[in-house]
Amino acid sequence: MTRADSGADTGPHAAALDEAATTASPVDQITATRALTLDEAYRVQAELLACRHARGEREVGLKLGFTSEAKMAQMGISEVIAGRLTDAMRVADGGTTDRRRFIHPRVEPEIAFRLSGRVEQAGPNADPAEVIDAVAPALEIIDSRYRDFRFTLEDVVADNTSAAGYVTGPWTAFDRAHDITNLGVMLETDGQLADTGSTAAILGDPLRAVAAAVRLATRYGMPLHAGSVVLAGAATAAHWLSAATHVEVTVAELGRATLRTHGGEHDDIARR
Ligand code: OOG
Ligand code: MG
Repeated sequence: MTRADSGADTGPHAAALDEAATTASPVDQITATRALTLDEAYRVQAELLACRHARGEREVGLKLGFTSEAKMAQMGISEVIAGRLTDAMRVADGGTTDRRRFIHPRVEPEIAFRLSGRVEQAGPNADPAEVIDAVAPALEIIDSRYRDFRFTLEDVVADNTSAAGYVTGPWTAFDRAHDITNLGVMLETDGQLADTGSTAAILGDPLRAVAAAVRLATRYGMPLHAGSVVLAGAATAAHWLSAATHVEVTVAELGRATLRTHGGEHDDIARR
């Protein structure tokens, strides 16, 4: 326990956040009623993952948050954070997900990395290009379990960085000679352009997201192995994910990833 830790039990917070996710009903921010250090927040996150493990979910990788200026400005947080992805969050490319599983979902255009077995030997200062096996266009669905999608840095870390779903498009074998530092990114909803950006928005070079993932995984004991997926963080601000919507991300030279939503059309009308 660090000196700043309150020493208070974090277990009830994980249980409340897990119930919020499984029932799609929001809860109050933890920091509304108590102080939480960043170390405690990552502990709540680990306890939250234990609830998912108990339901048979398997960890498949990590996701970074706040790696772009657009996201930092949108949410008012400017520290890179990591959360965990499980197999239950995966939506197949071109697949459909039920909007009613979520509270107030948003979608983000991202790129994903798949790690090679070298990550298991590499230390926290590893050259990221050494541990990447493949790269793909990706979409992330984020869904804060907090009311009104409002949180502090510690709240959002405790809530597994709003991780709720993700899609990866076709994988391209990673070749360090292939420059992926400034690829155009386009987000479309129902065939309409919703946003554009560049992979350069991700920490100036998305390979830095892999370095951050390795560093945070080492610090907070998150598993990374051969085949782990790392979502590098949104290249643009996040967009509301409506019901009955077709969402597509296109990343230059890498291709597309798509998902559809169904269900919850009435909730959408109420929210507008
Ligand atoms: C936190 C997650 C941020 C990203 O790509 O920056 C994130 C949130 O905004 O709810 O996934
Ligand atoms: Mg994201």
